[in-house]
Amino acid sequence: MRIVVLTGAGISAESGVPTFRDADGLWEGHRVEDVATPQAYDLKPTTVHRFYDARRSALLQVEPNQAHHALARLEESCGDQLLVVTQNIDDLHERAGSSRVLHMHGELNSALCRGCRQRSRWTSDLVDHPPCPRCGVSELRPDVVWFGEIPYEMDRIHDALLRADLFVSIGTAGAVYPAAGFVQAAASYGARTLELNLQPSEGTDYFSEARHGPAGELVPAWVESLLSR
Ligand code: BV8
Repeated sequence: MRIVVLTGAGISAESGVPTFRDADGLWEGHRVEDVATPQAYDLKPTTVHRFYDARRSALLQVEPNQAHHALARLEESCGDQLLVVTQNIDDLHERAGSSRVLHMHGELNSALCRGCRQRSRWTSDLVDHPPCPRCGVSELRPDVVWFGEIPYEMDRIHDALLRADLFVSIGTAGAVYPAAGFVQAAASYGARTLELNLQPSEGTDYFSEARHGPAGELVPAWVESLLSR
């Protein structure tokens, strides 16, 4: 069975990574459009760097939770039949042992050079404009996809949705596109669709089945039921 799993901020909530909802739409006191758009970066690069530097260093204080570990177990038995597409820019899926993970909105532990357009693994601050490790120019920006920018890996994602037998959405409110449209695409290609979320998402009616509760409980139970079958 070919499975595509989409994850959002809700899967990392029990690890202590703040979601966008529970910060009443504010990211640590910043309005989204003030920190997550190319325009914001052009206007106030230091504010934007401080915002992402803080989230990057905060990663060192958190650990993957039961939901991340359950998906890593599922990958052990499904191998390349499973693909995790995440909207999250944290590294908790990989730290739990998942390797088949696509970060469609980028990663905190990566920097993008506006000079040579190349991406480099990066785990420290960017606010002091360090030189690009590849071209030496000091044009490094957070390697995250901001509003108005095209997400990464859209071709691979669409190919996986086209071939999926099962599409599962975990911990996302279904408010940000194109990710919020994946359930309809998967369903239109014939896949069964399952929502695992604390509460009904904005797209809950598009799913053939929905279970509501904490991911740390729902995801291990779902994986065990799949593996036992
Ligand atoms: C684009 C990186 C063109 C940065 C992010 C169509 C209609 C309307 C608008 C648009 C549209 N198409 C495009 C747009 C514009 C825009 C958009 O969607 N705007 C929204 C606000 C209306 N989209 C874009 O600009 C995108 N680019 O469209 O380019 C294009 C597209 C395709 C092909 C070619 C060209 C780019 C969007 C990416 C922006 N960058 N992140 C960063 O992280 O700093 S988005 C960011 O916000 C996240 O990555 C994520 O995607 C989103 C947050 O959503 P969630 O992850 O769902 O988190 P949230 O807090 O909202 O909800 C948490 C959920 O978990 C809740 O439901 C809660 O109940 C649940 N939960 C909480 N705790 C738990 C839990 N569940 C289980 N267990 C728990 N313990």
